[in-house]
Amino acid sequence: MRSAFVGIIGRPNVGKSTLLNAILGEKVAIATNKPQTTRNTIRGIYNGETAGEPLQLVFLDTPGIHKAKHKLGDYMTGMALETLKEVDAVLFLVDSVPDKGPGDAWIIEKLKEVDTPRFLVINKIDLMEPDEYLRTFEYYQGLGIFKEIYGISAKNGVHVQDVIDGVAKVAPEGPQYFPEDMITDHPERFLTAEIIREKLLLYLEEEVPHGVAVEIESFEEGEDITRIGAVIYCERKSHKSIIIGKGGRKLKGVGKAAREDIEKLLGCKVFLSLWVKIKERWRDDDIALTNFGYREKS
Ligand SMILES: Nc1nc2c(ncn2[C@@H]2O[C@H](COP(=O)(O)OP(=O)(O)OP(=O)(O)O)[C@@H](O)[C@H]2O)c(=O)[nH]1
Ligand SMILES: [Mg+2]
Repeated sequence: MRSAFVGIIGRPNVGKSTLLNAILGEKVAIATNKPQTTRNTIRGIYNGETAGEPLQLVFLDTPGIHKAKHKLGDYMTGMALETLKEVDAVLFLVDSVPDKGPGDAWIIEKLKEVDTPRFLVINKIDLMEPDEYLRTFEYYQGLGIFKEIYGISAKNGVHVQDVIDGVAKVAPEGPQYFPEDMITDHPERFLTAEIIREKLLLYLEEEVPHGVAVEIESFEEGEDITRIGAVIYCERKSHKSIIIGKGGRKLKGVGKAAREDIEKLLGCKVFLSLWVKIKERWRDDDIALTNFGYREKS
C-alpha cells in the first residue's frame, strides 16, 4: 500500500478548492470567485491505485496565502504555511506568472526551504493564451525546484488525472489513513456551515462577505427531516441589512440555495432557519475566532 499527505497551496482564488473537488469527483470544499473563500484546511481523501498497488492520497486544501489584515487572515496564512512541514508532497497552484506583486515570490522562498517533492500546477489554462502559458511554464521551470510542471483546468477537469498520477509516484509505502468510503473527515455540521457561507459569498458583494461567519446552533436529525438552525455573524448593522435584503429576499435566496445543497449532502429533507447577528470586529477577537473554529482551543 502506498499513501501520502499532499498539500495544495497558493495565492487566493487560483483554484485550489476547485482542484480538490475535481480530484475527488465530489464537492467537499466550497469554491467561489471571491478571494479568501477557504478559511480552514480542508481534507479530501482520494483512493486509487498506482503500479498495481492500492493508493490513498490525503489532499489538504489550504487557505490562500496573502498579507493578513487581521487575526483571521494570520490564522489562514499560518495554516497554509504550516501544511508545508506536514506533507509528503506539495502542489503549488498558480494561474499566471508572478507579476501581481510580492505574494508568489514570498511563497517561492518558503518552498525553497523545504525538501519535500514540489509540483507546480498551472491552473486555468482554458483562460490562457499559448504564449502566456509558455512564459509561466518557463519562469517556474527556471527556478529549478519543481519535480514536475502541469498545465490544467481544474474547472473543466483537464489533466487533473496527470497531477494525481505524478503525486502517486512519490507516495511512500504507508498505511491506509482513512476508511475507503470516507471522502473527508470533516463533520456534517462543519460542511453545512461552509455551504451556507458559500451561498453568502456568492450572493453578497464587495467587503460584506469577508466579514461573515456562520455558526450552527442546532442540528436535530428527525425521522424524515433534519432541522438546522444557523446564525450568520456580520460586522456591521449596514451589513446586516444587506444580508437580509429588501423584505428579507436576499436571506431567503441564500437559505433556499443552501438548503438544496445541504439536502444533497445529507441525503434527506432539511428545514433550515437562519438568523443574522452583529459581532463587531470579530475577525480580531480571539474568543470569536475560537468559537467559529478559526483558532485552536487552548
Ligand atoms: N476558467 C477557470 N476558472 C477556474 C478554474 N479553476 C477554478 N476556477 C475559478 O476560480 C475561482 C476561484 O476558485 P477557488 O477554487 O475558490 O480558488 P481557491 O484557490 O480555493 O481560493 P481561496 O480559497 O480563496 O484561496 C472560482 O470562480 C472558480 O470557478 C479553471 O480551471 N478555469
Ligand atoms: Mg479555496
